[in-house]
Amino acid sequence: MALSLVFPISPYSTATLLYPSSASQLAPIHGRSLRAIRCIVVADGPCNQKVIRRSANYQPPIWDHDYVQSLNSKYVGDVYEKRAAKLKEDVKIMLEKVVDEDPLDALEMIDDLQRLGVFYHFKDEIERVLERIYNMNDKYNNEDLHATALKFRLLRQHGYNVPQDVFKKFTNETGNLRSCLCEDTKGLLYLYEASYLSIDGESLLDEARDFTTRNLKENLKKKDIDQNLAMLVRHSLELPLHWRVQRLEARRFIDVYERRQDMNSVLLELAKLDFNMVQANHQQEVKQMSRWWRSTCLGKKLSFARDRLMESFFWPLGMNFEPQFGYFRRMSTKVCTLMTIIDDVYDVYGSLEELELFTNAVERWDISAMEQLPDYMKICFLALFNSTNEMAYDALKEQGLHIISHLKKVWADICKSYLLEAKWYYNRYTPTFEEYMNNAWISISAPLMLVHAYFFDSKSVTKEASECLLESYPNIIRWSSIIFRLSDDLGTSSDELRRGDVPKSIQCYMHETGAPENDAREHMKYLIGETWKKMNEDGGANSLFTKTFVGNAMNLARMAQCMYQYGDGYGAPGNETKYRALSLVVNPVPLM
Ligand code: 0FV
Ligand code: MN
Ligand code: MN
Ligand code: MN
Ligand code: MN
Repeated sequence: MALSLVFPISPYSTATLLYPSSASQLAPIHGRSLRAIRCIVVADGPCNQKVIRRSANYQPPIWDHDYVQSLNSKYVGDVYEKRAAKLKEDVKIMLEKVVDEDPLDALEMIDDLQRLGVFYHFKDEIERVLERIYNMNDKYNNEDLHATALKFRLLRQHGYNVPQDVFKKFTNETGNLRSCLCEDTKGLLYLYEASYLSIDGESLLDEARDFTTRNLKENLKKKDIDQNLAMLVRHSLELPLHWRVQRLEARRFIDVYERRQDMNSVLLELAKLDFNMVQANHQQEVKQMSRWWRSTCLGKKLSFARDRLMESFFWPLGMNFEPQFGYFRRMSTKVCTLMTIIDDVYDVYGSLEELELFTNAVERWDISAMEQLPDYMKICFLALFNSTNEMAYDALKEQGLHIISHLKKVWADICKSYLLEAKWYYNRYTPTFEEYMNNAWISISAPLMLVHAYFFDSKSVTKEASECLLESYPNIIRWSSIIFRLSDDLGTSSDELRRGDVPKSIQCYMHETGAPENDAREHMKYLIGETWKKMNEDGGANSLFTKTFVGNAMNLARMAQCMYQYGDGYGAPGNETKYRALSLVVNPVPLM
């Protein structure tokens, strides 16, 4: 079976969207008993012909507007600010001291600060400590597996060029990891986490990932394993730390840390207090966006589409939770809600003729193009037009930046990619996997989200980078998009095919290679892993973009892996999504 199909991961062309050029290319789809239309609505289309409309039967929103408005936090004001400031000072002193005494303890402390979600208060201090440790004479030689792996992971994460060879001392004559390491569960766990910072071609780290995964699973079966450690291992095996959403991790890790014998009560108190104070900001942001969303009436007027305000806020929250990025979160929430309904217009509701008109209107970015649109599209278009222009106005007013050409280009790109998918659908065409991916990495909306995000952080904007963004999407955006797309397809394509939609990555791959669904799914997971290696490489040093932007791109991929971990957490949010929103946005961490 041709499962070795090499996925051409780099040469996606951005400018040319592939249209099937002749009717003969529009081959019928084999073995798909689709077009199962759940609900048929016959309505007047343009030129008064009847249009058959599908329905996705999306569930109504779980988060009612009045409930969102009732969110409230007591963690605002001077008393908390002062206490937090004092704790931050104490942590800085501790960090300074510990690095003199024992570099390994300093690394542990940095790891804890990151996991507890308070690292952002100590960015400069952490950089200084890591710089010092990096420049210390090579002490790797007498460090154990846990220490070596921790140091490797933290230094790589912060852009230091540490070779995989630091793990060579744990290999035998044949170059394989020594079997005596199997007993050291903590060491294995740290090596496992470190192996996810690998780039293409690092075979020792590939082996380390296989070796640790296998042996950690084995060790979990042992009766005498420490139960706290076992819990950490299970969590890591589910998804490694490097792929996890920081803010969700922080909320969970606060509980883990509290139970730890050697926990530091200053760190713990700061983590809890800071979580709650930052949450108070997030609540204000989501409340404001809920009022905006309600004022657009889009949820009511477009009842066929997903109404997902809270879930839309969740994406930017996962991308960057730091308090100073409130504007980014609010505006990205708008982009998310608008993108979601427009995706439903293309995937579910619109006729091909209407979709051509809408695409044309967005490409022209011109009010007069609105006239030919059916009413439901008029309201959609004007909401998009006004919101986008308002964001561009902010940028002009605040930073003197003219960004409308960027914003309208990314909207035109995504609409063109949606339209191509609609054409494939109506022509019953199954693209090759490569042809599908060439388009689908745009239609997943990561380029749209990330180009907006780039301009929402005024500090990151440079002439060079913004010119580059107008020409083509840089690799860091592509890798994030591919991971997002493949994760989305893993979580949503079963429902999508049932309601009638284009074949997604899994189905294109099955169609092309004859692979059974399970193998196709495994292949997509493998590609996600390979794409992460590319992202690690391009997200490292010398990037044209700031750490904040690279972080946004990586975190968007992480959010996707999280959102679709147990199915469609966004379109069909269940208990998991609800629980996540409750623990991040609604409930404070109990202080005692
Ligand atoms: C698309 O869902 C959708 F709404 C997404 C990806 C969530 C919104 C998040 C961001 C803009 C960050 P769906 O599975 O319908 O997308 P496709 O492309 O498969 O139609
Ligand atoms: Mn150790
Ligand atoms: Mn869709
Ligand atoms: Mn779509
Ligand atoms: Mn999907």
